Amino acid sequence: MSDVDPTGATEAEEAAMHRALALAETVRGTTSPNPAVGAVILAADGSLAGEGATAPAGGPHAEVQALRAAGPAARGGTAVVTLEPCAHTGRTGPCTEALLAAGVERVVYAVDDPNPEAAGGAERLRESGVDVVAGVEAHAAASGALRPWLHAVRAGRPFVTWKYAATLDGRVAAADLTSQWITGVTARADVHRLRAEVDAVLVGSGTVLADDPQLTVRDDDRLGPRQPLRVVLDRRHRVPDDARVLDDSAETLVLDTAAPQFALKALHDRGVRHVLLEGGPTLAGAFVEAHCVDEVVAYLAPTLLGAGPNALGDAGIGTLADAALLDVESVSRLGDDVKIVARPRWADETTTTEDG
Ligand code: AOF
Ligand code: ZN
Repeated sequence: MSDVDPTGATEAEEAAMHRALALAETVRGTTSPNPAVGAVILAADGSLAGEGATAPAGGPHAEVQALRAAGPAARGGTAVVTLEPCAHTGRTGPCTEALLAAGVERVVYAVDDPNPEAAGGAERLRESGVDVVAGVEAHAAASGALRPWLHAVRAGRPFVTWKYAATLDGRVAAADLTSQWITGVTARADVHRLRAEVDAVLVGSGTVLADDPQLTVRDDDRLGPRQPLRVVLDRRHRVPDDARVLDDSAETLVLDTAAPQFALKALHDRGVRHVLLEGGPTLAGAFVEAHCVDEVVAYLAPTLLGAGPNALGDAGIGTLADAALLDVESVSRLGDDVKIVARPRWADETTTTEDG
């Protein structure tokens, strides 16, 4: 085995990290307020001894799950984890101590833990004689399943994905306000997958009045009965009692505000780390104006309307020089529709400053 990574990880450890990243993906949307972490234990001879991913909050961390699966085979082995093992006692005990007790001699991880309460795991392990390698596949980990949580720890508010489905000319409804269905069945199934990965789905009262959406995950074969929290911003108390969003198929929170920062703070306090903003145009405009959008997911149908509301309402931008700039992360085809994932430039700023 040779060192293939500038960080000093072996090829087998690189492969194990890819597996750990995939394990973390399987628990996306189920761990908040905790991060979605994956872990793999390699035995002393380099073979796979155990794997694990973060259990729902209050349950065991990824390392502990993987150690349980590995049993005595962990002794003299290597732990490969997407996040620095925690050194604190929160709702569960410190993973550093569990790794030491199991006799693990080497720990390879991707991203440093930015949570001040839990950080310091690498140092603790090194002091105890464990060989520690940091930063392996750090970019893949930080832009994957850990991304919403990392953002929330650093910015002090949940990560916000703004999703919309529009015609090629950017309209979310026709002049008569009919809007079902702009995109096709494949794109709509993708939206349900997206909802299953977030902690909360957010809309304004205008969307409830116009579309009466239920905002639940219907394609629930992946996550079973789990539903994201439904949140409606209803400053003027316009949502009727018989709105579908208030039915008992999932929990719903109606907030008496239209202010993005206030709403996001309230959600953060409830343990929400990833919010899916689903409209409408007025609310999306307010979120863009406040730089409270961290990712844009657009589903564009190959149709034209020429009239009707646009996906984004007024965002306080009056001249081209002030246009919000985004970087496209991916473009894909879903049936006849096109999906674009883009990241506003200001999202990079929020992840490097502490004051949010
Ligand atoms: C996780 N899963 O796999 C890792 C975590 O309250 P606790 O004891 O569950 O601790 C939560 C903190 O532990 C979390 O904020 C993060 O800093 C650290 N690492 N958490 O839920 C894991 N490795
Ligand atoms: Zn831990």
